[in-house]
Amino acid sequence: MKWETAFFEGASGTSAQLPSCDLPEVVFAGRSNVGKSSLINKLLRRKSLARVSSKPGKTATINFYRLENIRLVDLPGYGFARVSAEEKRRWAELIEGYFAQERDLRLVVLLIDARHAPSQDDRTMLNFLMEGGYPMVVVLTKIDKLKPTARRERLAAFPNELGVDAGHMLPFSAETGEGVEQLREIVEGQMVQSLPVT
Ligand SMILES: Nc1nc2c(ncn2[C@@H]2O[C@H](COP(=O)(O)OP(=O)(O)O)[C@@H](O)[C@H]2O)c(=O)[nH]1
Ligand SMILES: [Mg+2]
Repeated sequence: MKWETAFFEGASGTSAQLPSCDLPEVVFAGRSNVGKSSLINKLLRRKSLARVSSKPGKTATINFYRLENIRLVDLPGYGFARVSAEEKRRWAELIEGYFAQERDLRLVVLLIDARHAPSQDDRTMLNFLMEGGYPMVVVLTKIDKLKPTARRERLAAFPNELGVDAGHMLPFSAETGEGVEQLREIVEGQMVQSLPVT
């Protein structure tokens, strides 16, 4: 896959504005500040296609990135405490509206900060995805920030905390590049798998 050909396709603030379901899609979800924009840039070998912010909670739209035959879907981050009830409703309408459509959803990448036990919002998102039966991988971000002992402890704890098989988790660092190539392979695998048989 030609990752570096990606370009920003557009942003949707309401579910009525979503692009038509004309391409296979890979979705990225996680709480704000988890490292989603950094991961997308790393994946696409770009410095700043997706905007990286030290202040959480700014992206309130679904952002779309296009490669030749695939669309990357950057969901707005959740779990940002200082947003109004109105903003939360809008977030829910947007996300639920997206998942309610019949889209060609090949993979959901759920990002969780490797340093901490999953938050209630992480669990809610995970349960929503598991109940929907979406193909999913949990990416454990900012793994570079953990020393070896803490890293071992967190990686051992996550499968129980999340109820997800360790084989569906990937330690990741946008800083060191750990996990980037594996994630590319996972995405590519999901694309090949569902190609029509001729
Ligand atoms: N050390 C480290 N910092 C990271 C990593 N990924 C993101 N960050 C930092 O975390 C902050 C939030 O990143 P961003 O990609 O904007 O998160 P988003 O809100 O989920 O899109 C920024 O200051 C990033 O530089 C990582 O893998 N390692
Ligand atoms: Mg972001």
